[in-house]
Amino acid sequence: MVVTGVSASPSALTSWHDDWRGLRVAVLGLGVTGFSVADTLAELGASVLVIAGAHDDDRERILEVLGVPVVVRTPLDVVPDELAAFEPELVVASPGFAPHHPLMRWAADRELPIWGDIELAWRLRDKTGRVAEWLCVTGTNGKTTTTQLTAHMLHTAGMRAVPCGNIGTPILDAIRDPQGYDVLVVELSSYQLHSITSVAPTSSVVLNLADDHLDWHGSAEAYRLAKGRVYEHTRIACVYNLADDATRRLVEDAEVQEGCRAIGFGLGTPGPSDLGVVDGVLIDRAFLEERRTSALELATVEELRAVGLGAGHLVQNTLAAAALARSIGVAPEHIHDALATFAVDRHRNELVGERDGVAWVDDSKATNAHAANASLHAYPSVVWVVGGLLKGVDLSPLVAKHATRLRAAVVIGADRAAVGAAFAQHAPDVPVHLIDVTDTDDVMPRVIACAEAIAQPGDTVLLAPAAASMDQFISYSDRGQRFAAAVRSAWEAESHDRDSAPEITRIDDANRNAGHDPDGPNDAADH
Ligand code: UMA
Repeated sequence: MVVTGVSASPSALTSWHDDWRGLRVAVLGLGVTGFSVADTLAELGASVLVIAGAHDDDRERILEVLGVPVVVRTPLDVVPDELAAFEPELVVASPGFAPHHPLMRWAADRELPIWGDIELAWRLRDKTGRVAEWLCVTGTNGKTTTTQLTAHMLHTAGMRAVPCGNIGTPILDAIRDPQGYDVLVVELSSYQLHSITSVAPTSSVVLNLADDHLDWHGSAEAYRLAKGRVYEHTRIACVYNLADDATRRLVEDAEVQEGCRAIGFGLGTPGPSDLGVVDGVLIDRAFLEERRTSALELATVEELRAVGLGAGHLVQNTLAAAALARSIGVAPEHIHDALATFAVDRHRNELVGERDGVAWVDDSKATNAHAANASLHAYPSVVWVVGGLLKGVDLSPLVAKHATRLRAAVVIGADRAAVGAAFAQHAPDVPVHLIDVTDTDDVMPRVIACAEAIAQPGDTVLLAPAAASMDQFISYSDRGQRFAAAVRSAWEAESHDRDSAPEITRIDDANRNAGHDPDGPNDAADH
């Protein structure tokens, strides 16, 4: 028998200080999101049931202490009896649960409200007296860099700000911080955006738009619409990419607040209300009164290059971050100072090393075709390490586009047959090597051995998989770390071999040296 002490329906609950006690909430998932949701709702006195597809002993132990029951079913493909008996009034789903998941369908069929942690966080944002502004960042690629850049700019300006959301820190952890924040810089995935309804960002950006996560959303259009939700109810600035018309259309289609402005960013000369680049200088022509006639200097491309932000897509990310920061009053000199001290994240076009004229680059963060495309563009001759979980995306266009710059492909991951088929059809002249191993420890050593045998001086061996990593690795950073470690250990083994092997002088060389090299080993004997 379930007791409810709540009088209001979930949709009427819009404050931390409302009465959440007794509200029956089913929380789907026990990852970082599910745990933060269950923990928060338990603190508010709600009656919580967690349903998960896998155990997490540490989290289950804590929830047990909090009096929150957890039901685990592996696989989680039918509605557990416990969930039906619980008769939830609200479902809060982790982002990994796609709308077509059987539990999501069950909740939708019952017309239960289905929120994500972002919607819940918006409603609980007034926990402390310091209610934060929300700067929301989405896009197919560059979200994390832009989120970090924005937060760094705000910190440099002396604001108490935190990057959170899809970047890894659940937003509810930020909401529950006892001191509160001036600004939350919220990285949002399309999964998280799908389920928001009342969020009203201070400013928001869609950095770019290309097909991704089609299996989760069901179609490219559903994915596009999810991304566009970031602009809904925005108050000050909807920031969009001048080079990506789809982002501008999303702004046009959004219902924003009175007075909200559309602000473009791009690598060319900016118009009034844009941020852009003129003669190698990043400038703001949006956030100043006299924008028809003048502009503000933020930094130079040269300065960005010095901190690893010189590539075109990173300059775009920088301009987007600057637009968000400027929209809430960060001064140009603080943006300039922030850029001088920014440290680029690991596994993004990170040079592992160079040897015998071959560069080895870890861009494991390229988890989709769009990111891999930007990466491939940067190198003229590539041994491409590609593959993983394709998430329903067809790599054919990417393969066809870059065929001429590819020395060879080294294919990893669960979906390697599909990747191989894309090469057979669209780049039949590119040699393809499938790494057929099942043990995670063996993947990268095999990749490195294979790539080493193929690469020629001037080539780049590029790990830019265009796919998710979870089939063979814990995460993209695990994949990148293992790549770099395998490169280094191959080099160590080789230099050991080189050190211990006797130096061999071929007879022909010895004769040639005897005749032409005055400092050669036979010099003294000849005289
Ligand atoms: N689960 C199921 N069945 C499913 C899906 C999930 O049972 O169909 C259960 C799992 O057993 C587990 C839990 O749900 O108990 C995991 O939940 P989750 O997959 O939603 O992941 P979280 O640990 O909550 O992390 C999520 C984001 N992950 C995903 O969207 C897949 C994290 O982004 C994010 O940092 C975190 O919330 C905090 O907001 C990661 C990510 O890969 C980095 N994001 C994708 C991307 O960037 O491309 C979208």
